[in-house]
Amino acid sequence: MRIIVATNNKGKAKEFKEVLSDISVEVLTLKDIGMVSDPEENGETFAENARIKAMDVYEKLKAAGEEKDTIVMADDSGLCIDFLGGEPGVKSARFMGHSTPYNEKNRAILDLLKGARDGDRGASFVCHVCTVLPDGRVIDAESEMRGSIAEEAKGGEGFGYDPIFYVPEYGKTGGELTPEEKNAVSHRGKVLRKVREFLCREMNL
Ligand code: ITT
Repeated sequence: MRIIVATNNKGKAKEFKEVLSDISVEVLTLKDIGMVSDPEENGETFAENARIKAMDVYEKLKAAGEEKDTIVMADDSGLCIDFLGGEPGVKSARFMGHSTPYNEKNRAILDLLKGARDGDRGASFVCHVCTVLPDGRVIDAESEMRGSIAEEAKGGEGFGYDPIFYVPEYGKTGGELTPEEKNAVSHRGKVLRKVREFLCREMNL
């Protein structure tokens, strides 16, 4: 059995490998297997977009007769900011354009929240993981990490919006956390542990 993580995001791929490191199954990314998959994410929810990404890879494997002994997992995630009515949410990767560097995106968000006081800076990272089993069955799971938007960007760890997301458990931003600290409380860490538990029970991994 192998797990293929349907992502082109290096930061996500690293966290999948870390959190799933203790199961006896190889965890591979699209890059590892030389597959290109970048379907249009035109869903309105994290769940819909995660399914679009997972099914694109599953269908490609199936067309090649390679879906056996393979579990496909895709992650759709994003930052939902209370003060912005939940934005950028499902559009987090596309906010200000896909290729705009994150230091610019983070600065723009800090500017948008300039008038927001402490109690108005609440935010959540949400992660939906869609898992497709070799027989085509689909399992959905979602978790979130609650925190707030920091006053300034800090730290060079993690990726994306981590430097502006204040994690109350540690009193630091996501950008200041070690990978172990982040995975212990993060949206992705939590949802992957749920899926891991399911796979160990149902698939005897
Ligand atoms: P794939 O679709 O190939 O997986 P992507 O980066 O386009 O990669 P999404 O569409 O799910 O992924 O966009 C999620 C965005 O939300 C991501 O690009 C980050 O900017 C942000 N994000 C999600 N999880 C995050 C985390 O743990 N830390 C920081 N930013 C995160």
